[in-house]
Amino acid sequence: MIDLVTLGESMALFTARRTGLLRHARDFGLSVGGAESNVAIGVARLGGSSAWIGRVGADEFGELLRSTLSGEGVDVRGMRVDPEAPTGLMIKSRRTAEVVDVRYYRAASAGSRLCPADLDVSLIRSARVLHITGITLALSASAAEAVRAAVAEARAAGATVSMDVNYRRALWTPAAASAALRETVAAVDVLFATEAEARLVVDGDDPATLARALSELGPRHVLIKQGALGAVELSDGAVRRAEPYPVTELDPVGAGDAFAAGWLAETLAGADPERRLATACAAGAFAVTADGDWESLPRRSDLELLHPADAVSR
Ligand code: KDG
Repeated sequence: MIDLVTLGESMALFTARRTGLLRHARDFGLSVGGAESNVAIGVARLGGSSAWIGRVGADEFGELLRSTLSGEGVDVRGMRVDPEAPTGLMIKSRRTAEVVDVRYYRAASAGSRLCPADLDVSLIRSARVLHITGITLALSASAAEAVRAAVAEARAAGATVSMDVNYRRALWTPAAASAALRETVAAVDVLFATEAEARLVVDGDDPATLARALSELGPRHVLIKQGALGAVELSDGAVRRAEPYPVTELDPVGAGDAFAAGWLAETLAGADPERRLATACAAGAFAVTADGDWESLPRRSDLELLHPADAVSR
């Protein structure tokens, strides 16, 4: 049995070291990024077992993904190598100190060619949680099919299915996202969304109303992420509000994945609702404190470093 299995596209991530126009960047840091693999790393750092399923190219960036994920304790037996397409790329830069810009070079990448035949079905059937995101639904028809097939396997095996909407404007239109998300949301138990993402699927003026409307479509747990304002959770009919952990933000990318990882890791560990929401917020806070999409995700021992006055209020 494995705690969490996830599938999606992960990419090599180049980060410009200098603020300003990308053409003047000169120096780049090289790492990896991918919403689902970020969650897998986050769960592993908090003591859970996790596995990532996806396609990479037969290239150095595919090897970078393999070594980075396995180095973080993520099981990569479900990683497929595509000899005919490259690993996708992501470039992160700052136009100003405050404005982070993310560009993708992933059209026709190995990751976007994910298909149902790539799925390690026995791995999915052995998972306690299957975690998916809306990004994979947007990559290609075959990747969306792979998500649906994985969800069907997980449900048949009695696993919890978790989803982060993770709307990416560069990948699809709000109208296309809205239809596909509505269908998938109905098949999941846990849903993570920002307020704007929630409005792609339902109407509502405030986080609690949005959470209720989403929950009516199927999910038992709905988490509305509000960034620096905290989060709202609707679980089994009860609404909880979490205050944010005050930190200095250096790089906002990956905060949502960290939040999902924190919440899922605590749920897998059997924590109570207050604890899982507090850890989700703390993990999201840690994620923004340093450059990188996942590098500053917390280990268990880090969690006690942040102390909000009142992490959860009702
Ligand atoms: O949430 C962070 C992710 O967005 C990033 O690591 C890369 O998966 C990614 C994407 O599609 O943006």
